[in-house]
Amino acid sequence: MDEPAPLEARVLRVDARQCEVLLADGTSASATMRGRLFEERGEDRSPVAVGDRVRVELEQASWAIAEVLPRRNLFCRRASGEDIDRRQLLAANVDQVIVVNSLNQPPFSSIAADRILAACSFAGIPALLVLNKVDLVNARKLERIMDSYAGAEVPLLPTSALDETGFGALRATIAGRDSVFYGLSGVGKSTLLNRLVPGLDIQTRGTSAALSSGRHTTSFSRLYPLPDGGTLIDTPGVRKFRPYGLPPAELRLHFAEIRRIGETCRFPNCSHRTEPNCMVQEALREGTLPKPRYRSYLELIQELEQMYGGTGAPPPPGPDHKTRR
Ligand SMILES: Nc1nc2c(ncn2[C@@H]2O[C@H](COP(=O)(O)OP(=O)(O)O)[C@@H](O)[C@H]2O)c(=O)[nH]1
Ligand SMILES: [Mg+2]
Ligand SMILES: [Zn+2]
Repeated sequence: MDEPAPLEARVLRVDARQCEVLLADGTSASATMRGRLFEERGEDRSPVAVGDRVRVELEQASWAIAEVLPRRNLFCRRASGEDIDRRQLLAANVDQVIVVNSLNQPPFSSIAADRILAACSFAGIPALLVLNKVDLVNARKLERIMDSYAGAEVPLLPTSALDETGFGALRATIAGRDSVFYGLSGVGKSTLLNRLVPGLDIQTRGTSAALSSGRHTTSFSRLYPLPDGGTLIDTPGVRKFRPYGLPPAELRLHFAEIRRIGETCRFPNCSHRTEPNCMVQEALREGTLPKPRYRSYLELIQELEQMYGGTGAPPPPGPDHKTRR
């Protein structure tokens, strides 16, 4: 019997066993994941990511994903709610991660943004920080937050999905590119996407009366092709983003201003905490290193050391012992 010709498709959405894929002719179809993919997934929760390019085969009038083609890059996080260290695939083959944070409602959270920004840097994916709901804060508040990112080497983009402030820049940055919108729940990701792409009609908290409970509306990630080229991926928010696989001793390289200042520390592997002649500590005292960024660094390095083992100091005792590798 003749094998059907293999075809390439792009993954739009991933469920437990099924995916929605975009076929070469521009139509979408559901496709099952072959069992072999699950056998080869290792520590990944699912073998397929939104944005993956896959080889599909038609069998008995339905599509199956036979193979995930090599990825250009992978945006991922540590899967939550599990003792073992599992990787959760968030998006593959993207040009940029658009980290969305709101300036108010919910209040701006540096640590929420910094966790994602560090993971993007580690994954080698360009990131930018959208400061949404600019209509809800005064100019001084906005300036203070923007100042704290002055050395972070991350483009900042204040926006309002309400009155389209910043939309010229936002449209320019997504045009022709593959982007993923990522951030806490309620910051306005879906509202931004709906405004950017007319006719998209993603459900948002604003459009759903049943959501007064505070539950987020987007419960799955989905890729949307843009009419003029490029794609956008909408994602559900997470409460706490934890980077996957980032060695604690490497974290200082993923906070650009800490990396630069740290180049003149006495010890080349300085963790910028209690070491003598630490230039990062000094910059903090002098006020040239913004406190929120340093606080994010501290919280993350402690968490990563608990997960992946310390940088030399004895690990703190506690229930996390079991999960250390
Ligand atoms: N004032 C204001 N509200 C916004 C803005 N963007 C989104 N919202 C509101 O914030 C809530 C959450 O938006 P949603 O898009 O569901 O957030 P998501 O969870 O990040 O997708 C909704 O009630 C939106 O109407 C904005 O720029 N300004
Ligand atoms: Mg949403
Ligand atoms: Zn140092």
